[in-house]
Amino acid sequence: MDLIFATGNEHKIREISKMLSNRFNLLGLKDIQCFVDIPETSNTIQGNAILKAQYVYDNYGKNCFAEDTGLEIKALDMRPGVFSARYAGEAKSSEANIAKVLEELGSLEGREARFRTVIAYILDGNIMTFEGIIEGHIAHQKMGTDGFGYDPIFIPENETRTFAQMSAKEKNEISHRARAFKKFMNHLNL
Ligand code: ITT
Repeated sequence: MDLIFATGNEHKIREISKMLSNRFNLLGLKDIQCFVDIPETSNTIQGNAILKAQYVYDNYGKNCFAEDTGLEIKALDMRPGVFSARYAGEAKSSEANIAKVLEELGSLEGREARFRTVIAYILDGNIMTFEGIIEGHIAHQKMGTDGFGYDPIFIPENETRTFAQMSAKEKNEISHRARAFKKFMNHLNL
């Protein structure tokens, strides 16, 4: 059975496909010939997840799910949060985003942070949302080369390594995305 994930982010698709039972065939936006960068104009993570799922439902008439993720840093008043993708500008550069966060935090010691993912699932026009959070803190410099986005600077709770120093399997066992996705799968009774 096809399951459409309304995302253009190949890293997200790779992570989710590893969590999915092989009864499903995961399709991204490209697979349904959608090459639009869906506008994310809401000021909440949940709102943007819903916008992405709703866009595909309205324009392609297909049930699907989407997700929005934000990194919330306590000392930065929960920024970048909903602005995580474009924190350092429209180019959506992870390098630049990380550099901006590290510069803003400086040598500050209180570096508590969390990743928050909200999955929005739209079925015949009805929307449901599922949230996943992982607490942790921000490293003083980039560490590791795996993962994507802010992974090189995020150290999850009870760990000394960043997500980028962990295997994909290790990240998938505890991540914000995995926690939201588990709730979604439970809802589908899978
Ligand atoms: P969509 O097509 O799904 O919107 P996107 O890359 O634009 O893909 P978001 O709008 O959710 O994704 O942007 C979230 C930002 O947070 C973006 O800079 C990502 O690189 C980053 N991010 C998302 N999930 C992450 C994860 O698991 N680890 C590290 N960074 C992540």
